[in-house]
Amino acid sequence: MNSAGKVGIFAAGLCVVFGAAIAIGNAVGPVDSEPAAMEHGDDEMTDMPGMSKSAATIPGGLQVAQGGYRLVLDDPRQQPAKDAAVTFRVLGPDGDPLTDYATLHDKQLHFIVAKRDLTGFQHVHPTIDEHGTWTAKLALEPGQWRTFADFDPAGKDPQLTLGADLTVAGEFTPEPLPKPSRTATVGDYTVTLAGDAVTGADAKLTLTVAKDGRPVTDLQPYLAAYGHLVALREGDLAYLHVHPDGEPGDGRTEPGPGITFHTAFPSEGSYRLYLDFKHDGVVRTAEFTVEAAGAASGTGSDDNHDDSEHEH
Ligand SMILES: [Cu+2]
Repeated sequence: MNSAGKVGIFAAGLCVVFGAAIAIGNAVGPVDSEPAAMEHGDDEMTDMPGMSKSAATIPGGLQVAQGGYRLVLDDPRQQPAKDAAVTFRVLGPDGDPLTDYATLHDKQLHFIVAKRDLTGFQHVHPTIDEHGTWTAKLALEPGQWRTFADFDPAGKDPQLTLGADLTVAGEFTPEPLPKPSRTATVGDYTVTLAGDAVTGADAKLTLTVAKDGRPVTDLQPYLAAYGHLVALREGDLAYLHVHPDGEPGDGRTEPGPGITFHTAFPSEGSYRLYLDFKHDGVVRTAEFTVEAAGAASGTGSDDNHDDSEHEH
């Protein structure tokens, strides 16, 4: 096989990992290639011979417009508010607000926001009106925020994640990124991370939930999974698609204590992971910092292991 062909196939594999939340979310073998998944990737870019893998697979969330779609916040300057109503539209290739969305993990659109220092994470599900205007309820503190709309235009183009800046007026002191840790505490729950954040390969991460020191074996389905994981890269807030390995009711996925995900880290560096899980009727978010390293150098000597408590 010539090298251009190899690049194409490798890039196709990355497309599967990055773009195909629907295909992968519903499939049993998460990152095994299936040709149908190609339609969810940036295939026109990956067809170009000699394109490096990083150029061929730009992570989501870095662009306000992509593939003919544009994310428009009605007011990208906001005042602090505990229950702000932020409205926005997704304009389609014809310039009109998109009103027709495919369902992705139980919802038509996932709206994720975080401050540029990776604090303030919120994952909400806005409501849409007949004109294609979405309304999201957010708790906004002063600072520079990034907003992400993760959606799939029904029956047409691939799933994509658009990102837009949102500024909230007021004094803001940025917080340093917490050190890498394999444990996070949220309320009475402790979540432990196993697996390595490797680049250039499928990264399998398992998050194990315990409450008061006992494994939780009755997690509740949330967004058609036992957990929903978002990863943002430090420095530019690249948004990674992360896919649950299995789903409630598939006959093999247990309701905890472990929840397994697959993703591809596009580069070395620090990432913040946000795990939403539901137990006793409440959705909680556990946060981790991980340091991604190359697959070849990341064997055995993972220094992410420390016992420090999650700072919050
Ligand atoms: Cu969501």
